[in-house]
Amino acid sequence: MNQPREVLLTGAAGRIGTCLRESLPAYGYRLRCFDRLPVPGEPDAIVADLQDAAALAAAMDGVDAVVHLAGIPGEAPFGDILAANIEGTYRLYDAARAAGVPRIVHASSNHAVGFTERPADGSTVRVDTPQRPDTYYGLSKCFGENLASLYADRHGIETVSLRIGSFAPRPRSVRMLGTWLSPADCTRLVHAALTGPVAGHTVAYGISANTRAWWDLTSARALGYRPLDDAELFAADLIAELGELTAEDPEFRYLGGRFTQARP
Ligand code: 15L
Repeated sequence: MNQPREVLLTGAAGRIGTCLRESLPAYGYRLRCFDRLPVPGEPDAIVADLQDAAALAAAMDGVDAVVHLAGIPGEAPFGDILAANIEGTYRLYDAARAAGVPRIVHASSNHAVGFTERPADGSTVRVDTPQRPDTYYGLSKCFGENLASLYADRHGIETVSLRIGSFAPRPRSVRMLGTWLSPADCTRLVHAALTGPVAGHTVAYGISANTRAWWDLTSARALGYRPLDDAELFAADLIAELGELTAEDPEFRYLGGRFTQARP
């Protein structure tokens, strides 16, 4: 598709939002920022909740695409997840439908499949593995993916759901040697998701070109994503400091790592 110009960025004040605010304009995007909290350095940002229908409709006006990052980024009581992630994402999609926005890049998470056991042979997990949420948070990401599928089939909105691994400046754990997404690769991935060929709803994992990758990047590469970073650069130091993961460790057994043990 032609590169979108006007892009609504929800969750613009968050960690990934901050990275994208700094990096996406160089790719030619004009960002319209939306967040519940003031967005540092963005006096024109729309500071509102996703439940605010009027603010959301105004935010969508004239937009070519949405990058939807807003929401609670980890486990929380179900009521909070319901309001912020489930209902919030529904409201976002319905406002996009009403405004005729053709494409959404939806921040899903690896925790949509977090209770999947890691393959014993060390192979990567594909996007067509069944959803297996590890938390209410992961469940909300499954909802978002399924909502995107419905809005693609019913209304023709294209979505790329990015099952983001571990976004961080550098890997901080042995798990992250497989799950790391560097800031520069995150920008490359979102750019690919905004511009790459999509039929309806597509799911892609979001990690760097990690030698020890846990997830298969075929669908991300089909969008044009070419990751350049590799957590392996940090492997020797991290393993010397923390030791290898053992089979009993939840960080070893399940894709979602410690999230499988989280209780709100
Ligand atoms: C996520 O989805 C979280 O938002 C983030 O904080 C990390 O915990 C990440 O997953 C991860 O799995 O490392």
